Amino acid sequence: MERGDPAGDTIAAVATPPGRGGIGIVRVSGAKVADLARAVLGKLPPLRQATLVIARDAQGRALDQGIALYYAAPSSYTGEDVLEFQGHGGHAVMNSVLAAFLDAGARLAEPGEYTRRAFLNDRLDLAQAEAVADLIDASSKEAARSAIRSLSGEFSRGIEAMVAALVELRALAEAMLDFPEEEVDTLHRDDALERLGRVRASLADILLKSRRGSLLREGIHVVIAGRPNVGKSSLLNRLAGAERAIVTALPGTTRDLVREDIAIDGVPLHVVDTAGLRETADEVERIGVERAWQELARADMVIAVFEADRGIGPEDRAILARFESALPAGAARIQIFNKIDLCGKPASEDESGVRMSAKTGAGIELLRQAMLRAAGWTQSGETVFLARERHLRALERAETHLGTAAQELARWELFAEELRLAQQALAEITGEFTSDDLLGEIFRRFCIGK
Ligand SMILES: Nc1nc2c(ncn2[C@@H]2O[C@H](COP(=O)(O)OP(=O)(O)O)[C@@H](O)[C@H]2O)c(=O)[nH]1
Ligand SMILES: [Mg+2]
Repeated sequence: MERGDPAGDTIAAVATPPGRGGIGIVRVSGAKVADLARAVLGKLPPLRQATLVIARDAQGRALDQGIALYYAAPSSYTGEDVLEFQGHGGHAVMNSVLAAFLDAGARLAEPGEYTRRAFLNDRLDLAQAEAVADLIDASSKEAARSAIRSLSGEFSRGIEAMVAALVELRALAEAMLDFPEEEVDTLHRDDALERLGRVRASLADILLKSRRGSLLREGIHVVIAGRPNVGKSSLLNRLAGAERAIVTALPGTTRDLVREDIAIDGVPLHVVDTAGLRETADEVERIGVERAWQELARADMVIAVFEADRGIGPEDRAILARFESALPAGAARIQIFNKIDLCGKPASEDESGVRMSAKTGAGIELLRQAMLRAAGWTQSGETVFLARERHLRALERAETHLGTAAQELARWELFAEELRLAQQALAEITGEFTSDDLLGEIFRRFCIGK
């Protein structure tokens, strides 16, 4: 794989978001940083010392006054010489300072190019580089906390520990190849089995934490369904904390899907309110019901709503029966018995579901916690990794190979080969084996200046 930057391009970009701000930063990285600093700032600031400077264009006209910071390779974000100019955060002033660096010989940085260089110069592994973008994009405190965990290398260290254990185990297995089958004593076999068991246990642990973490990234697709008038729209409004869907006493009020993104304890949920499920002659409502079923077919979680005083009636049972074929296999289900205020009962929860009132809000917290549990989220504050789909797939592949290896213990050659494949899958996560396509894909999604 390419290392460093063979072209020797020095890149520049505005690192702060566009618009007005107290401070704006232009960041420059590459071999020509010292020359560029002299050209634009009139001097190279002393190493890592905040220095007051004036940025000037090629004609020597002052553009902005600010603080410059200079980091020398390899001790910088990118691993190259880096200059940061902190000026006044206005669109025009930032762009004129950037233009001065470009005129002096820098090239405009591509999205994610600083982080890409950091990766290529071994300042970060690939999972950490991805965590940089995830941290910037984090939409909740929990997501940010998980991203910083990955950025600090906790996730990568877990992966590397497994890789190291697999390397040892492969060496052991390959040594066995030289012995005829009958001479491999059970001691060695037991040792190999035990080591494999340990790696599989850590993999299962990391996979669990990664699956939980991926909930924080992707969110959960929740569909509210049930007969007309049971209180589905009221429930969406209650969960959203706002009057999003129209609520009336008339059955068939909701016809189109109403979507609302909410968060429960930092876990993002995409909640969809649907038309009440019934046969209807009304053309618009009929299409709405059809859309409801289509939405149900791709739900991660379904909240089936019934009325507390009526319980599960014949129409409800017909809907539940159709759920069996309509819902995706792994979809979580929660039943709620709404309108408890009408029968004067307190909110409660048992195996059959949550008894609550969307109207008064009684029991909503029980429902919120039930939703988190159904999503596989245990308690907030637990260690999870903000894993990406790419990481989950690699972890699952490694798990499959280790599972096969366990079956092949009598055949060292096959055993060793499965270990090798598992190791390779894991190494892809930290970027030991990566294609340029994958790198392009990952860094393209970054912002410019990061
Ligand atoms: N008393 C009471 N009425 C409710 C409750 N939830 C909804 N409703 C009423 O039931 C009717 C239908 O509600 P809506 O949310 O539109 O039901 P949807 O058709 O399932 O979407 C409206 O008159 C609501 O005010 C509840 O918890 N208690
Ligand atoms: Mg409705």
